[in-house]
Amino acid sequence: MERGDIAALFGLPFFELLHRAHGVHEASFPGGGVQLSTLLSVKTGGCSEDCGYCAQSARYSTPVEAGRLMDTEAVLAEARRAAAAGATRFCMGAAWRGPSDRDLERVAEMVAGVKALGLETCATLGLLGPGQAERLKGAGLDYYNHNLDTSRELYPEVVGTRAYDDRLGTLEAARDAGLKLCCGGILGMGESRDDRVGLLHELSLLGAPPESVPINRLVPIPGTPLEGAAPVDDFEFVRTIAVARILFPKSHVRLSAGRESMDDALQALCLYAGANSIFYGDRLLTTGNPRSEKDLALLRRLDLRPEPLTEAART
Ligand code: SAM
Ligand code: DTB
Ligand code: SF4
Repeated sequence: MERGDIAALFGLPFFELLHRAHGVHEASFPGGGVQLSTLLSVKTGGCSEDCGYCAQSARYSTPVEAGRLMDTEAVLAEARRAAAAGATRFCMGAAWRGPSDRDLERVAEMVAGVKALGLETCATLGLLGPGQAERLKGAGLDYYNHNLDTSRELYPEVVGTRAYDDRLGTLEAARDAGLKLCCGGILGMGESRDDRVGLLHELSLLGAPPESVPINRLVPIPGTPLEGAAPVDDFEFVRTIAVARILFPKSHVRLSAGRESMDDALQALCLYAGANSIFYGDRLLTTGNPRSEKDLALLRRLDLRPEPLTEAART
């Protein structure tokens, strides 16, 4: 779809857009499960990059302290907890520009251990060097998360230490290695609607669509350049989910970071508009997330059920 066509979807009357998106959603996902992914920061803070939204950049004075790469056993203990609580995917995040080959071996060990627990595996480690995607795939990695974050035009205003095309290079390497892609962006960074259109357009140019499309709402972090960014309008956020659902009918669209700043009604609207995955567990990487019991209760109140692993594994 051309950029103008995507802009036209955004411009539909709100309820017409929602109606269309929900129709696509129902056709692709009859039964309407919600996939549950649990995040763990396996290496926190002290990152060399300057991403203007991030708590983990060493360049900003934020509440986050830098840590070392976790031990595999400690990671597996968290993964067991996540599985017992009902998550079907476990995503390991590291605050790196990209992993060294030595660090990658440690992460590969974690991936193999998590996979052996019967969970889907996801990792987000930054830019990947030659052979690294293949190494992760060989260890049992299912998904690689690497977000484009925003439009190509706005990106340089948010991140200075790497280019949009660097991100696209890693996405291509992950795809070539046979990994599924988890790729989306952040809303509420002061972007225009045109930037949101641009983000979704770039995602649609990825060849095969990403199997997971996380739509994050900025969690403002004190000390970062974006701490005071104006929040994105609630209904504009819902529109973005709806357009993503129409553009990527078979993908899981994840209502990602930022749910603590949304009430139940807004989350319900996002789930109606086509979101069918959430981060599940009390923490994201460095910030909070709704408590698991509260999320399970919300799904129950909406007559939605957590998506079972077998179905999730087929994506
Ligand atoms: N260092 C790796 C990288 O940048 O690809 C992996 C971890 S990084 C924290 C993963 C993603 O989390 C970012 O690309 C961004 O989309 C999202 N993210 C980071 N901080 C956020 C925040 N404060 N609010 C919302 N999303 C955020
Ligand atoms: C994604 O799109 N969102 C997640 C995950 N992929 C790695 C990260 C959200 C981070 C929110 C801020 C924090 O906890 O530091
Ligand atoms: Fe580092 Fe990733 Fe945060 Fe950027 S988003 S500062 S690369 S951890």
